[in-house]
Amino acid sequence: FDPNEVTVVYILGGPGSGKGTQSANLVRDYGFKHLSAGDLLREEQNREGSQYGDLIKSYIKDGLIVPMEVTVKLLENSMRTALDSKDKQSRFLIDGFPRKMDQAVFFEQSVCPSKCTIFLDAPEDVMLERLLERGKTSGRSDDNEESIKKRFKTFIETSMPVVDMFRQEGKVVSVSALGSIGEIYTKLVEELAKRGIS
Ligand code: UP5
Ligand code: MG
Repeated sequence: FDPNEVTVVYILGGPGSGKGTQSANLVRDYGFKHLSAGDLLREEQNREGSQYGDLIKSYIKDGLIVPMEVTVKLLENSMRTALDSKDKQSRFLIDGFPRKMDQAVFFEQSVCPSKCTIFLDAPEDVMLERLLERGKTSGRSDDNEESIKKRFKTFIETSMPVVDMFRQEGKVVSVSALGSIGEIYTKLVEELAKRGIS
């Protein structure tokens, strides 16, 4: 994709930090097309005839990162579909990706370089509480204490290095993800405005 035609913003943060929740606000106000890597993987897992269904299922349950070929292909397909659609959507908010160094390097070099990364910063106890609460009704196979602990471990060991790399490149907009949904969003809008994103 040509970065002159396509804008990519990543939204990253630990499990339960509020990526999906804040993405909905950003879509409403900034006209982004929201692409959640996790949602795309769950959809593919449930798609009849998918050759990756069982693989995705076991990786998600164990909080591990699905091999990037699968995820990148799903993202590229969604971007292509959105670009070719009637309203030619070309501003993408990519939620929960890249979360491993190889994905980050590949996507930046071979798919499309990102404009910036929104990082939602929340402590584990807060994220755990949110996810256990959501787990009562979400039906997500990874919203249980055992899987959540594994997701936290993967986040620290595998995903934070990606955020740190983007931070060194000066491309991270970091926002504390404590407080109410509205309070967090207000701070996020302020930080984006400082970067000239409106
Ligand atoms: N909530 C949100 N904000 C709140 C607030 N301020 N106060 C109180 N409650 C708040 O929020 C989580 C819950 O908290 C919700 O109930 C919400 O109402 C409440 P949400 O917005 O859903 O948080 P989010 O950060 O999106 O949490 P999510 O669980 O989706 O994060 P994960 O990163 O764990 O999940 P994701 O779907 O991105 O990935 C799942 C798995 O897919 C990964 O573990 C991995 O196995 C796999 N995956 C890959 O392999 N590769 C990828 O590239 C991406 C995913
Ligand atoms: Mg999410």
